[in-house]
Amino acid sequence: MHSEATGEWGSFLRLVSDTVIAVESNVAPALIPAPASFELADGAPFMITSAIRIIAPEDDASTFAANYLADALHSRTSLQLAVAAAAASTPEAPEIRFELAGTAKAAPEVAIDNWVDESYEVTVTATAVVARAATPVGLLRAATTLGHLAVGAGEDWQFPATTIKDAARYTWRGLSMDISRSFYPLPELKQIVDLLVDLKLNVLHLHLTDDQGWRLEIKRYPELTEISGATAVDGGRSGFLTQEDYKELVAYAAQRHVTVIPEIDIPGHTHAILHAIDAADVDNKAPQPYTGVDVGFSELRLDIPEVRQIFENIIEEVAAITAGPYIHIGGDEALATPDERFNIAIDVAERAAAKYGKIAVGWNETARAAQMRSTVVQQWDPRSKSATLVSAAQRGNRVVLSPANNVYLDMKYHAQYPLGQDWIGYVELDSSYMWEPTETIAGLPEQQIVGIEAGMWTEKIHTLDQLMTMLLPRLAAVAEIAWTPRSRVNWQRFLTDVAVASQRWEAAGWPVFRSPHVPWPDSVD
Ligand code: TNX
Repeated sequence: MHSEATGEWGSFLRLVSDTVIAVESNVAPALIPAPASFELADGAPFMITSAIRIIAPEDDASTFAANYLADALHSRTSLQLAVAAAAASTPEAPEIRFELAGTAKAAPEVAIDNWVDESYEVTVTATAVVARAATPVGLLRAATTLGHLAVGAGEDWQFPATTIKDAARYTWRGLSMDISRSFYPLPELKQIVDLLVDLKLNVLHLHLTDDQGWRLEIKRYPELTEISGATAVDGGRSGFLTQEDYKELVAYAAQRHVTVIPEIDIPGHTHAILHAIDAADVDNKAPQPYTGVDVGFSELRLDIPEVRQIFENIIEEVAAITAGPYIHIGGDEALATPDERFNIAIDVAERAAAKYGKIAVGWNETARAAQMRSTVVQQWDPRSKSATLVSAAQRGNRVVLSPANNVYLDMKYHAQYPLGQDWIGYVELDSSYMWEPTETIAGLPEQQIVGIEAGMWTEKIHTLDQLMTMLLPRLAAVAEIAWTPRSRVNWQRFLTDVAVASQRWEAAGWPVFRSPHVPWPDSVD
C-alpha cells in the first residue's frame, strides 16, 4: 500500500513503517477514547477462543454491533467467533452477551439533532462478558471498547476482568474532511468512516466544493463535475462522487452511526462552480480553473435571482440524498463579498437548507450575518473576534468547536515535517490533547457547545497514507477530548495507550506519525 510513496515523503514513510511491530502483542488494553469509568478487577480473565459465541438481540443494528466485535477480534487475533441470536444463548457456558436493557436517557438540552443515547456498560468475569445498553448505538460503542480490551498474542487472547461504565461527553464528535482541493474516492472515505467508528466519532463533514474542484454529481448541472470534477489543487487528485457513490457512503456511515454532513461552501470558495456554470459566473471571473492555494478571491452572487435559483436547485438535490439533518453552508473567508451581500448570501443559504428540510451549519463568520437560531456555528479561527460568536450563542445558536491551533490536523507536526501547512503554527500531539473546550472562548456559554470537529484540509495532503499520518495519532487526541469526561483526561495514560493502539491502526493499513511524546516500544533512535 505504500507503493506510490516516492521522494522525500516516501523515504519518511518507509522510516515510519520500518518501526512497526509486525505481529500485534500487548499486555495492557488501550482504550481510546478513555471510558468515563474503567477499573481492572482482581478476578480471573475471560479466555477468548474460537468456541466462544457472541450472543446478540435479533434486530439488525444490534446484530451489526455484534458482528463489528467479531470482525475486530478477527483482525486483531485471527480468532473467528460466531454471532448467534439471543434465543440460542447457553448462559451456563462462557459467552459474550450483548443485551438491550434499561431505558434510554433523555437527550441533553443542547445536542446534535439526531441524538441517540450512546451510553453502555461492559462487565467481564471469567465466565461471561456482558455488554449492556439501552440502544443499538450503545451496543456498537461497547463492541468498539471490547475490540480494544482484548489483550494477548498468538493464539492466546483474553479480556481482563473489569467493569466499564461509559457515556459520551459531547453529542457531536467529528472530522471535517476537504475532498475538494484533493479528491478522496469512495473506498478511501469508507476507511475514514472506519477510523471514526474506532474512535467513537459520529460526524463526517465533507467539504465537497471549493475553488479548486466540485466533488458531488448534481444531475441538473452535469457540467459541475464534468468540468470542475476534473480539476484539483496542484499535485492533488481530481474526481468526484456520483450520487450513487454518495448515497452508498451515507448508508455505510449511517449503519455505523456516523452522520454525513455535506458542505456546499458559499459565497466564497466558489471558483469551481463559477468556472463550470457560465450563468453563475455573472462577472465573468472564472474562465480558467484554479489550482493554487489562495483563499478569499471568489464570490457566488446569491443576491442575483438567477444565481440564487441555481444554488437552491443544488441544495434541493444534496438534501434529497443526505440522510442526516444538516447541510453545511460554509460562509468562511468570503473576503471578496461586501457585508451586505454576505448577509444576503447566508440568509439565502439558511432558507434553502430549511426549505429542503435541513438545518444549516456555518463557519464562524456566519455568526455575524442574519441567522436562524437553529443554525449551528462552527468556530475555527482563533484569530477571529469571538464577540459575534458569543452573542450568537447567547441568542441560542449551538456551537461546534474546531480551534485550528488544536484540531486542524492539516497543520505540520513540527517545522521539518514534510507535509501540511503552518499558518496557525505547528500542532504536535500535545496541542491536540491539552485543551479544554469550555475554556477556548472567553464568555461563550458552556451549555451551547454541542461538540468538536477536527479539521482536515487537503491543499498539501494528497494520498490516503499521507492523510492517515496527519490524522494519527492526533485524531485520537481530539476524539478523547470530545468523548471522555474531563476528570478522566490524562496525558500520560493517553500516550501509553497511543503506543499500543498504533499497532492496531498500522495493522489496519493506516500509518501513524511517530510523535516523540509517545513511549514507542521499539524506539529506533
Ligand atoms: C482555512 S478553515 C480555511 C480553508 C483552508 C484552511 C487551511 C476554513 C473554514 N477555511 O479554506 O483550507 O484554512 O488550513
